[in-house]
Amino acid sequence: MAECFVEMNGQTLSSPRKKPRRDDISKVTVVLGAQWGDEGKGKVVDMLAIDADIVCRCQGGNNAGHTVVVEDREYDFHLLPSGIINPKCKSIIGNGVVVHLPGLFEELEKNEAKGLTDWKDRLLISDRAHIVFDFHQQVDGLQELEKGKKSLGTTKKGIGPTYSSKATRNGIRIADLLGDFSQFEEKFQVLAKTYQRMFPDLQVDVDAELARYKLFAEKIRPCMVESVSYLHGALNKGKKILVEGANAAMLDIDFGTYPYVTSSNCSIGGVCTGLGLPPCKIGDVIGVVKAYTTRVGDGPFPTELKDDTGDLLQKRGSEVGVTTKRKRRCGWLDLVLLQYTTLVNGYSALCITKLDILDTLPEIKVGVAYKSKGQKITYFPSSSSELASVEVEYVTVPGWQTSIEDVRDYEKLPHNAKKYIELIEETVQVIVKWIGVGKGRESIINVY
Ligand code: 2SA
Ligand code: GDP
Ligand code: MG
Repeated sequence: MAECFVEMNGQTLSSPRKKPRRDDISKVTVVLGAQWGDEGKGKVVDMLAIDADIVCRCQGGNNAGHTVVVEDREYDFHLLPSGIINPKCKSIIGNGVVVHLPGLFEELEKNEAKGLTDWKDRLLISDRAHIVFDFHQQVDGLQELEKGKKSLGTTKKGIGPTYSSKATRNGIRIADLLGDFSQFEEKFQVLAKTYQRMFPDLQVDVDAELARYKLFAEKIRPCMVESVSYLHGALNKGKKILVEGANAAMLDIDFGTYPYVTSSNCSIGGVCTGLGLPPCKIGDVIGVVKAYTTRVGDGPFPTELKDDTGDLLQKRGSEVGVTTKRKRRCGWLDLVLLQYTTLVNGYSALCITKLDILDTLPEIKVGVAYKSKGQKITYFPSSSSELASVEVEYVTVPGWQTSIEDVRDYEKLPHNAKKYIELIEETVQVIVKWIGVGKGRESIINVY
């Protein structure tokens, strides 16, 4: 075996027969959105980052918006892993992420003003990550315009066009920017021309962009890392790695409500491809589930409430997009959807967030089955039109009509709130390990 491999992983090699068994090796903990996003992943990652050495993003870009509330400060992260505020943690932007450098530096500056310090010592960016250029963002907007009424409701952050460039193998990676600049220039010109041919109205000031990127290159050079050897080396040394999924299973390009999805794998597969981790290194998979359902952007949403209760959830839950400030659509908890994403992601535990938002409701409905063309179905519809036409069967449970914001002990939750949690556990067959009862870092019940 090549010697550099031995050094890269920080291990002295002996016979593979003496290696630890697969179940004894260090594993990463993964936090994934179990619905259509905005479940409160940022808060969960912030909580788990206390015990982590490294927090990684593996997919998506600055379309994501993750909120962390610490005392009176509210941080919103888009490209940065939410663990960046933990001074003991390294933060890695993995190879599967698409990076808009102007957005990244804006985000860093904004968070520096809120008290984020020393990020330069802690932020690492994979040299394999693809770059989102401003023209990708313009193209995102133009494609949405072209679709007219059939638009997807994207965040217009250039996510789709950048992953398209990656898939057509015209994409430009961080390593290209930090390598021979003349080759970067050439690739940039080819890519810009390709899009200008497709969109004649597209304005790209190539010279100005190249000059700008020359400066960005020097700014990010100290952060660049070959993240595969870095992460495996860290795992071999027993470091604790946490992965923060962005967006969510129902927005996954393969398993979500296609085409009303984002352009990456936001379910468990994206952790392997977006960081170079094999499945045997995946440990706990924590599914973050909002106590009701929200969706921002277009597409089918079977349990959506277009009535006063929907408005109440939107207002009480402050359901507004962190990136685009769009109002989020709201509806009842959908356990059919949750059973489906449990199949895809294999959660080892759930965190139910925003249970406090249901405090005032006398009755709560929960979707427990779908009927398509009058027949109960045992699969989750792949087609958007079938999903849009399903009839949802609900169970109605009594609410608790008291504030649970100050509860920190599961046993002290009102009886009906505990029943609500048990209904989720029993239907999905996954334990609920944490329950969110407020925005703040401290507002969480540790059930086990
Ligand atoms: P895109 O921009 O190509 O990824 O959009 C495709 C679909 O994915 C949805 N999407 C999201 N859904 C929920 N939350 C997201 N992050 C922001 C937030 C959203 C915001 O935290 O609130 O501010 O609007 C997110 N990012 C992408 C998007 O709405 C499209 O339906
Ligand atoms: P993410 O994209 O999954 O990280 O979630 P967002 O940050 O987009 O949206 C979740 C919102 O809910 C944020 O405003 C959080 O501060 C807030 N939040 C998270 N958990 C709780 C909770 O348990 N209760 C309440 N009331 N708010 C919460
Ligand atoms: Mg969000």
